[in-house]
Amino acid sequence: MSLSFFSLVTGLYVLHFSLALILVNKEVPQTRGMLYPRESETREVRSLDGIWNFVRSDQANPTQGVRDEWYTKDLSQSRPTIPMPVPASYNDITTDNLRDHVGTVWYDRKFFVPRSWSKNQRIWLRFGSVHYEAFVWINGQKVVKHEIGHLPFEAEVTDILNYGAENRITVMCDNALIQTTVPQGKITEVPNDNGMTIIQSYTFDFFNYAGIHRSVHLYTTPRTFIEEVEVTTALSENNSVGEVFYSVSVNGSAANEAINVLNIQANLYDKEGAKVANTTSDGKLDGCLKLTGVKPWWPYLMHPEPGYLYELEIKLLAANEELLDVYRLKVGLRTLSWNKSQFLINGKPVYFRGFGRHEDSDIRGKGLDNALMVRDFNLLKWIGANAYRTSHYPYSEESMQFADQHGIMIIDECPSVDTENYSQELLGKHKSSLEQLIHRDRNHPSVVMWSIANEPRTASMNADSYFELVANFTRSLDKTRPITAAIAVPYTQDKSGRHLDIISFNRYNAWYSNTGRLDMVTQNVIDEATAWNKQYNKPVIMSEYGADTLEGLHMTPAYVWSEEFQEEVFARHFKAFDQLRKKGWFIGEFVWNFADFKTAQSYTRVGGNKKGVFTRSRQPKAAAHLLRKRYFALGRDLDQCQFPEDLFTYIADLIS
Ligand code: GCB
Repeated sequence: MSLSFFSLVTGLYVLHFSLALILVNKEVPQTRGMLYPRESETREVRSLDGIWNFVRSDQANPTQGVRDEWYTKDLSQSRPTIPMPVPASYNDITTDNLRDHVGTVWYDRKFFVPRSWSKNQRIWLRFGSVHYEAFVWINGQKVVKHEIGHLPFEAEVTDILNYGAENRITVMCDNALIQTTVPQGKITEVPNDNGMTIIQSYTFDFFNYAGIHRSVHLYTTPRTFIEEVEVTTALSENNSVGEVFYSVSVNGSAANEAINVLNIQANLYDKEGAKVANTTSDGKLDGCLKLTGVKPWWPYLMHPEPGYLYELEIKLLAANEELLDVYRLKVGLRTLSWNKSQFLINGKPVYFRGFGRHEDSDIRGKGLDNALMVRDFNLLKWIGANAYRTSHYPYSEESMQFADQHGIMIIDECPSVDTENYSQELLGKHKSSLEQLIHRDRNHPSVVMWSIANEPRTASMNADSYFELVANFTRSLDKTRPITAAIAVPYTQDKSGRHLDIISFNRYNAWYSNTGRLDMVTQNVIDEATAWNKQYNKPVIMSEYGADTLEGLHMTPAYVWSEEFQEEVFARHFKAFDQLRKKGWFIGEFVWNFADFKTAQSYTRVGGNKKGVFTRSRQPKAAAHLLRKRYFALGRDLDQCQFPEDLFTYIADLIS
């Protein structure tokens, strides 16, 4: 072997090893507390939503406000402020280009804390979510910092507040995404007409809306209080006997001897308010409530009474029976199980018929909007869907509660989209996003699966060990739900599927591949789904398919972007799905997307992504009526549901 050949081989070998990243499974910070703020006889909740004051930093000087300590006085004393609604994304509120601002922005407002709130209790400040990173001060004192959007965070502020007086809250929010944030992005400095400017880029296909996206609350707890409640359920005897296992954590040192021993009294009430089970623990903080004649939690259209919820009342008692704290939450009794070909709820196989969605609307962006949420659920039920994926980040807690009530199953996705350039730091944040998500959503009966990423770049060499660590971490936090990821790389290249329980794949036949070729959909879908199943021997879901459609554009024969084309693309997929269903391991179909949504500017997007079955203002395109007929037909075929009266338009009396 010549020396030059030897050094070439050595060089390649070294290169190979320098590309293979050694990832270490480090601990991630554990979330504490953060129960959804609810009033009770021991707790008060106050909203800080409303119009706040707002300032954007200079893009070239994002840390100026911190250096100049803008949080020590009213923002208006440092800069002219503008009014900004909370909750809402700030991007689409103004008429100047706040939309594309990169870096930090500031919010503040004043609020009163009543005299009746004293230091005999604790006061908590809680944010439903701020995207992407938040720094919070009260009366000039730093109280909390949080990274990763779409997830709640809180801090105790008891000792910082002025009681019976005015207080000021200041928030600095940073929307910058880099290679070690979740999701990832890039910031680059580029020349423009005024010299140099900063631009934010990202590969994911939705607008990086930012700001205080969900509600801000102050709430009180007693000094010794219920900090955590974790609930799991079991069903037996043909789903007629139920068990609710609860585990409570208490925070607070005993101020007097009497509360050194704590007991939990747990009461379970049915929908009519009748008490159906109760226990009192003896010095323990966990227990089990057993009941007969259970009404299990069933998905929409799988049962005449879907989304049945009980109320669990947790009372924290001192040894002398003094009532210290009360917290109530809704509980649905259901079981989940899965194997190599099926996913079952209460022992019955599930076929998912649903959507990928976005929290997105005109003007408020990703801001919590109850009107929009209720409209969306009405449309989901109108169309006969039984599930959606929270693509591509955790949705509001209010919508999770709504899904519980309406029996809509949720594949709950963490904010990792297009995951790439794997690194130790990214792994830590990715795991943290899952830890926060699972901690927040573990008690929701509607959550039936965790999605650990959307379209991660799983063909790359480091994806194998990265996703092994992410999946194992997720399993260590919750063994009661299966794990999936929406994969887009070809099955021949994927390195993540073996770490998942259920394979989900995204594919745009006749759109991104073979554009316009309606004759190249059905067989491709069958072949690809079959190949995924063969490769991993696991249940398979098609988690995305669809076509951009401009409402009102009609063309026959069908042509890309027309309403006819979207309908045809759907119909060709339906044909594939029906053949796949017969194979026994194909368990669901999710259209991309529920509604049109905003994206970054691009020549492939006309005002955003138009793959919605509904417009951005939540009106149906033609394909919505077609999909509705299919989803109800599946519901009747698989789950014996009734057809709505208006499902088919009268055309002629065909019976006589
Ligand atoms: C995908 C992504 C989704 C996009 C969609 C599209 O595969 O998961 O975020 O919006 O394709 O329409 O391009």
